[in-house]
Amino acid sequence: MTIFKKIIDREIPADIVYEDEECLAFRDINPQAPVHLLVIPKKEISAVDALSPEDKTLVGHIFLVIQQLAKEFSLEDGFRVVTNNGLLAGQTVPHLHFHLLGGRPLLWPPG
Ligand code: DGP
Repeated sequence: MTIFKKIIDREIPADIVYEDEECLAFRDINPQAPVHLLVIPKKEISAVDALSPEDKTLVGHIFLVIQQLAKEFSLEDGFRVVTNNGLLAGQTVPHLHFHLLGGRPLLWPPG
């Protein structure tokens, strides 16, 4: 079981900013920007490469939640959505998650 499943199940605390039947959003424990949220499905999916066609609606829903959170956290000047997949990308938690980053200029290309 991953740490994110434990957050979903309220076994460990997190600063939860949004929840519905399908997903959860909370503040990253190691923020890289003034706003750094993680948006995750409640369904246990390890990464982008484990998605299946049945997850289409879920992923679309998560992006609409991200859009809503970006408005709520006043990120209208710009924000970034990042998902790391696998070792080389630096994925450390094997539960699909989307980083929502904003509140400062974000450089490109990323590291
Ligand atoms: P990634 O490198 O893409 O797998 O990002 C995982 C992120 O999860 C990383 O930015 C730190 C965050 N994180 C890890 N453990 C916890 C935790 O227990 N609570 C919270 N809020 N965030 C966590």
